[in-house]
Amino acid sequence: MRPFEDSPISRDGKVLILAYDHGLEHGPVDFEAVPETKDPEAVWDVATHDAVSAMAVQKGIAEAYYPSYEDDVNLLAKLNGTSNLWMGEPDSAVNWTVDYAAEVGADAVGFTMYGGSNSEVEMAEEFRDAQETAREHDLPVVMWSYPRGQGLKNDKKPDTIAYAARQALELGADIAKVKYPGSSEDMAHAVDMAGPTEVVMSGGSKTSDRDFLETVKGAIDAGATGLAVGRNVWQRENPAAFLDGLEAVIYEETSVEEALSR
Ligand code: FBP
Repeated sequence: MRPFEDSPISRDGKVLILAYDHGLEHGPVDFEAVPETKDPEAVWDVATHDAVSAMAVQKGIAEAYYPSYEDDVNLLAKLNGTSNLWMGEPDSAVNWTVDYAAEVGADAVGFTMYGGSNSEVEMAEEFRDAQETAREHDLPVVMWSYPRGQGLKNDKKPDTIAYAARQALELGADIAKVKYPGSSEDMAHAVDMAGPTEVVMSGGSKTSDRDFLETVKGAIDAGATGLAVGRNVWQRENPAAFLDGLEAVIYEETSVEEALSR
């Protein structure tokens, strides 16, 4: 098994995953703020920035666009995903196999796990198949570890996020993508619970430049390996300029002030 640090999605042991599966997960509403983002090419172009170490997309977007970007962007194949039209208990259909993702050229795979959902057992079994096949292909596995379901109303409580990070370790993920629990201290607890599994912060809905950089800084100071972000990058008028700032905070561990001046 190749360690994450030796994989193409690692830049000096850190990672910035640009997520662009929102057309499926949330629907066209996420493209309204910056209408050009409905065109996948506009966001693939954003992903060519040096700060982006992988782009996370669903199968259809990978098949249609990755061949034109394979020299400039690392592909993270998001294996499962569900539309916002689904009104049932949190669950996520597996839309492509790891074997097929590898054939398309994936450098890593991603999988959503809704711990606490009534679908948790079947999702964990699907994750087992994906994780073991990813090992055969030497592909790092990123778990979108999102506790969610009937009994979980606030999926950002510090204990819940620490459990999400631990669940990713227990099930064999290389990277746990978790929501920010609200403070650097609570993020450090999650990082601690994840042991050797790397932890990355999930972006969330768009906030101000300063607020977002401060949150990312809090995560990095807590020992997080980086960020997986969508809207907070491509819903900005100038995503490349904002990526300059994220590059400073994540890879150079600068202050937020320094990053804002880039
Ligand atoms: P954002 O940074 O825009 O939140 O994207 C990260 C992500 O995990 C996407 O991959 C996914 O589409 C979305 O968030 C799912 O968010 P949620 O399930 O919380 O609505």
